[in-house]
Amino acid sequence: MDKEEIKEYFEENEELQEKVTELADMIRKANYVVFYTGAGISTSAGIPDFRGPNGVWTCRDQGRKAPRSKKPWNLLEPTYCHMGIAKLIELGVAKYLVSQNVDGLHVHSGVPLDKVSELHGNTNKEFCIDCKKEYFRPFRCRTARHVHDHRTGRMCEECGGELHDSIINFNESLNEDQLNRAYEHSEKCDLAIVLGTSLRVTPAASLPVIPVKQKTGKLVICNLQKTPKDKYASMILHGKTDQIFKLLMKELEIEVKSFKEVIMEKAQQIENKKKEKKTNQKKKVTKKKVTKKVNEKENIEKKKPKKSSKSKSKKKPKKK
Ligand code: CNA
Repeated sequence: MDKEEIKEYFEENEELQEKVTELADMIRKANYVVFYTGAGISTSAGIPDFRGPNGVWTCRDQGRKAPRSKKPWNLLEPTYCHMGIAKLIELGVAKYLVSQNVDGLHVHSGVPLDKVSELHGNTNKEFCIDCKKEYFRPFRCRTARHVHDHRTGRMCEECGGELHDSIINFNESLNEDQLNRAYEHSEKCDLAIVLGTSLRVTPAASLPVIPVKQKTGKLVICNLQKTPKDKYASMILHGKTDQIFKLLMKELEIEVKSFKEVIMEKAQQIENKKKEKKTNQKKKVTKKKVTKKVNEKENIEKKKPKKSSKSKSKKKPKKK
């Protein structure tokens, strides 16, 4: 990329706010919103992108030391933008998400697996090459050193087949199911919202343009750099994805919880359920004891000989 292509643009707050207000309006009017994300939405989580001014490839091309992730990948957390997308999908405001990212943060943020196509794989996912069973791990699955070697060294628990990481490197075929679903939803989409991608990798970059080419929808691009697909966009927002999403969720009046808050809430829910179970068990035991006592009492009562009516009517012998 040349100097001009590498350059990032930052709009003034006022201008960005105006555009976000318009974007919120477009979202309210749309029937089928689909998000398309790339490395830019994860830079604030601490993962460098490739083509930004300080991206891995830009630095390498300029003879500078390539940046590294700020934290080990298993400690990275979804950003505000990730959490916002998850919320909009949960509420049905957005129908689907197509991501080029491999960091797994969309799945961490709570987006259900049937609502996302991770076109280039997920670092936490490995799969069996025989029965295709997928495994999500709390660590990076890729261990192979050669580009096209994907063996992780683990075996399938179901059929004993070899497990491979799910990362798609350049010149490798994309997962058919993930790609087909991405096409299917892009064809239904009437508002494609791009977030943090330079839109230079195909076929991923061609998907958000489908609604425009079909004349069935619009494209909005939120990215710091200009992209080769800008000419198809109805609106372009040059701002950071977290900033745009904070303004957007305010406009839509939707509360977004941070990843930590969601995790803590879930922990609390589990704790509450445990307590509820214990109390219910205690209640059951006491109820059993009470019923047992009642039964015992009833049995005793039953065993006591009842005064028969005969005996009642029996006349006492008269003293004669
Ligand atoms: P890219 O080509 O590096 O582009 C990223 C774009 O995001 C650039 O245009 C930046 O200007 C822009 N950007 C950076 N930060 C922000 C921000 N906060 N807000 C808005 N825009 C921002 O990356 P692409 O995703 O377009 O390219 C696809 C490649 C990159 C895929 O194959 C990925 O696997 C690969 N990649 C993924 C990750 C990840 O999973 N987090 C990280 C780095 C590269």
